[in-house]
Amino acid sequence: MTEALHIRPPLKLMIAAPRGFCAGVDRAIVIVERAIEKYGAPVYVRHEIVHNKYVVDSLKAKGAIFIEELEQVPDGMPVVFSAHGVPKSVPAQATERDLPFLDATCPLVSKVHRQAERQVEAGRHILFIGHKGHPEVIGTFGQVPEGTMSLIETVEDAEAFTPTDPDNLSFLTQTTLSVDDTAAIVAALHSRFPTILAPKGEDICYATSNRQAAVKAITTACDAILVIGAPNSSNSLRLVEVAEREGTLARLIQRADEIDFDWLANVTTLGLTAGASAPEILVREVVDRLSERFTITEEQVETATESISFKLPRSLETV
Ligand code: 0CG
Ligand code: SF4
Repeated sequence: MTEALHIRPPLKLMIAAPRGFCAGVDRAIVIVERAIEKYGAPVYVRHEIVHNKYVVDSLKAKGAIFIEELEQVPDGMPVVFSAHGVPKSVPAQATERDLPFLDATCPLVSKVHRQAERQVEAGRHILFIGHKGHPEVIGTFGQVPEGTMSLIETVEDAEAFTPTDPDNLSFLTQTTLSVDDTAAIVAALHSRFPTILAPKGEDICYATSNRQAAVKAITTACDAILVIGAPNSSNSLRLVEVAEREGTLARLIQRADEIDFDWLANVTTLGLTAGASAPEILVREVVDRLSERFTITEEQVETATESISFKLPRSLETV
């Protein structure tokens, strides 16, 4: 091999902060771990506890069994509900079957659930801004009687919606949406329905908006951005979109082995971030893999600090 082949070209890495785990993800993972300590393995988990294969595989190794429907849980076995939330029918069915269950729904998702209930009690029809089929959306729709909530995915949906009573509407949103897209949908709703009731505070969570602002802050300085996250992770997908909207190439990868070095051929400054369900160990794995090919300089760009943490369910506090 000639000497030239050993030369690793320079690559500047701009690493966004905040990135990676949020308080709801931290809590959900600890709930599964403590449940395994409390009940012994196996503990069943309904849906991926958070949308990340590395996290799911790590918990499988500790004794978690992941299933999609409660019917798959054998009688008498403990089950944890994922951070994304579940329809009311799920805990109801678990209670009916006498299954010991723990709810790892993020408290910020539960807050939206409670608002939905209150709006329906007040007789309002809810427009729910979110992505069809996402488990959080299914969970939130499952808090209220059928027909009391309608899904709005786009500005076009907001413009086309025909309410029975235009003066008796409210809206709520999924927690992991694009801040900018949601603002456009909300503006369309406000202009069509001036009396529509907005949620108390922002439904898009602090982690989602902080990670979007952090990636925005590095886009202009970067030739391309890698987002570490899963293809079914809503908040991670939104980070790719935010970068692309700013005119910067961006890709979602789950692990270092998905790095496309051809794609990086003309990149001299690369941005790096991670979705709320992607552990920091995967960020380090990506940096390590890049340093096999490039001479790396790292810069952290911090746009906010986060200090939020959530309490565990009482039954697990002493485990
Ligand atoms: O971003 P979504 O809602 O798809 O979930 P993910 O598991 O990726 O992250 C946080 C949670 C819950
Ligand atoms: Fe909770 Fe937001 Fe994290 Fe989802 S992304 S688990 S809503 S803090």
